[in-house]
Amino acid sequence: MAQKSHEKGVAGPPPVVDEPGRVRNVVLVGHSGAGKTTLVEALLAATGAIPRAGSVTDGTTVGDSDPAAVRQQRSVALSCAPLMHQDIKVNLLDTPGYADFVGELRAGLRAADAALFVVSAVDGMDAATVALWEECASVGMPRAVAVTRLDHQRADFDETVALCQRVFGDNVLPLYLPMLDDDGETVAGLLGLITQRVFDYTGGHPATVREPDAEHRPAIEESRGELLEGIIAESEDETLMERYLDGEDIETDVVIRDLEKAVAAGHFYPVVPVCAVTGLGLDALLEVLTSAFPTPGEHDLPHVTGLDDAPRDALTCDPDGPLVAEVVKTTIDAYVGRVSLVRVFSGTLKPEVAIHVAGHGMAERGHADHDGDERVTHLFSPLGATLREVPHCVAGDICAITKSTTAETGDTISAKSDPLLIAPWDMPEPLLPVAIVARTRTDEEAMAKNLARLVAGDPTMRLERNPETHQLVLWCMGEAHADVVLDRLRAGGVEIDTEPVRVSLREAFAGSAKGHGRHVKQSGGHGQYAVCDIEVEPLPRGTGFEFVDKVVGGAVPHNFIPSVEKGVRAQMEHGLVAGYPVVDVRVTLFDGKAHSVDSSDAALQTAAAMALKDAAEKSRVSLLEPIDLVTIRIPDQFVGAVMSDLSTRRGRVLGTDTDPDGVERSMVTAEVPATELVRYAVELRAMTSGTGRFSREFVRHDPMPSTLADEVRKEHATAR
Ligand SMILES: Nc1nc2c(ncn2[C@@H]2O[C@H](COP(=O)(O)OP(=O)(O)OP(=O)(O)O)[C@@H](O)[C@H]2O)c(=O)[nH]1
Ligand SMILES: [Mg+2]
Repeated sequence: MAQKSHEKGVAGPPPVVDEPGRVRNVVLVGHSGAGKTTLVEALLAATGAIPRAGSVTDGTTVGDSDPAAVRQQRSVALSCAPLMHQDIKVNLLDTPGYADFVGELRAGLRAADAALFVVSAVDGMDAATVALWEECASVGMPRAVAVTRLDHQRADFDETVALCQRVFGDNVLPLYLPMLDDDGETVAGLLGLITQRVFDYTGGHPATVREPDAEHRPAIEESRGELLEGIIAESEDETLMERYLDGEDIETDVVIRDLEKAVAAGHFYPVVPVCAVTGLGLDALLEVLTSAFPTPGEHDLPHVTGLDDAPRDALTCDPDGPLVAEVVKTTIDAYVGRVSLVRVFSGTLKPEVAIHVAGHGMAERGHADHDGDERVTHLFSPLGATLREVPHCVAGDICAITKSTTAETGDTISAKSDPLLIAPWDMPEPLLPVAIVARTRTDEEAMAKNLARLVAGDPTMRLERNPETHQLVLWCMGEAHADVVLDRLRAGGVEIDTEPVRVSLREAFAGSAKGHGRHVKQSGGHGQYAVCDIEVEPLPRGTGFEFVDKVVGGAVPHNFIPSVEKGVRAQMEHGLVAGYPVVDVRVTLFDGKAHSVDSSDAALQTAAAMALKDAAEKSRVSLLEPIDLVTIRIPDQFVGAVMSDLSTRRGRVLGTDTDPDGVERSMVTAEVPATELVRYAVELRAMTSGTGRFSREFVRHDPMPSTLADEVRKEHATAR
């Protein structure tokens, strides 16, 4: 919930900068529970952006302001908080580590120029973090590692660094080592490997700096050698390595300069030990974020086109260039209205200037293409949910705008006079369906309003109104995401229930049969006389419906034949045994009775429907279920488990291959009945420790096994 700045513990006015060189955009990523939100809190407090650090358990952090985050005790949304350190504004983008919220992580990555991998010294790492590292590597994103929770008694810094080196690869090297207290357990300070100084935190943050004791020297020597070699190997000055190997002492300034260059270029990944609780390592980390991480100007910018998709000049991070900004995230606040987090790529965003808001390319997500001109009256600096007004936002910086009438996540903002477009980033596909119903008519109206807000803000949720099952289905990323989505839908006391998701089946005749329908009402008078005799024959799968008129001698007058077809079609829509549409059938009208005065269109329709029902009773109607082609991508070790699980889902494996998109990953393709896939998003994740992904697409309808079909029929009969 957005707040005015005086309502929360905010220290002073918001930081404002005038040039991209003074901005760093850093996204914090890593395992859920690694300590990202807690670290952001500690960094904000250490730099005076907030008077004191809040806590995740109390629900008092800047980042986790959403009630769902407080309830789930983890971040559920992207949050942005700026701090100033030595004249540099660092926008910290805190992301949720839990897999359901990967859409928020994607948005954070888009807005950032460098990534801080937060790794807990207690819990290690998950496969998703490793995959993310590889992804950052493929686009050359500069990275650093913060090893957190050093105050924990099971914390093991060396082991954690070794793990990072194993899974992340070369050039992951610590700049500092933890220094233990006299008890040999508590981390009391850091040993600086480049400066060869001790940073003593026994008196709290900031540290006192002193010369190392004799006992620290061997550890420093050993790790320093490795670090210097790593940095010098990346240096553009090729003579440096020779000098170093000849035993020359390389000046600290030179080492630091080369370190900063290698980090900014995405070739070297410093590791910094930190503890959010004691403040240990925070200054060291701030140094890396401000001095080594790149400015927005060093980052490749998204490709830009005109609204007609015609290519335009490549963007540069120039405050005087054409305005191009992107809506990284939109939330709709009950009090403030629409709040959009905006990353400016080029130009300068100013209040009271006409802007163009364009959203294209997300139509299949339920976001219709939209273009509109608006005037933003105020710009804000976001500190989590707290908004503080700022006079402008230069290229490279991040701000928030409010009350835009159209801005949705992924939209491009440009000047009204020169509208431009950048394609939105890839958004993950939601695969867990949740069917909802509002309790009352009033709830329904209020829910519609909340739904519109949700759709505008969260591109990882897809809304489906299924015309066949008549269900309102929210496609979510997982259960925790569904929890957040339902929470937002229930905002303002709207009462909403969930119900089992129905899969749209089909009905089909299993054999031929004749059917007789007689609609005769003596007392009804005019127009109540009609008799139909039909024959139904099953047609091959996918053929659809055929109607044949074989009436001879005008038993059913010509003008009533269309009424018969209409009646048959209407009954087919309603279904015969379980309420699902009837498909693949030929209906032949071969006899009947009608009278030009006593018959009517309606009477013929009714008789035709009765005839179809009669045929259904004489033949057998089978149920068809949708079959999906499922592509599952998993690490090799899970192939066996996934295949045997597929067989319990009545799946037919079509093939197993190496996954072209991943190392040591397999790709299994199978045909699986859709009824068995309703909770697959949750179950595949559980089966593969969160590493499995899948996609699905409908291929055809196949007959349902008779035992299952009987259950569906029974359910339908009792529901009536
Ligand atoms: N003792 C101690 N506890 C910590 C430290 N860092 C985090 N914690 C605790 O660990 C838990 C998880 O920390 P969070 O900051 O919420 O972790 P996160 O990485 O933001 O997790 P997600 O939001 O789920 O991705 C919280 O209860 C924190 O209080 C630390 O340095 N020391
Ligand atoms: Mg968090």
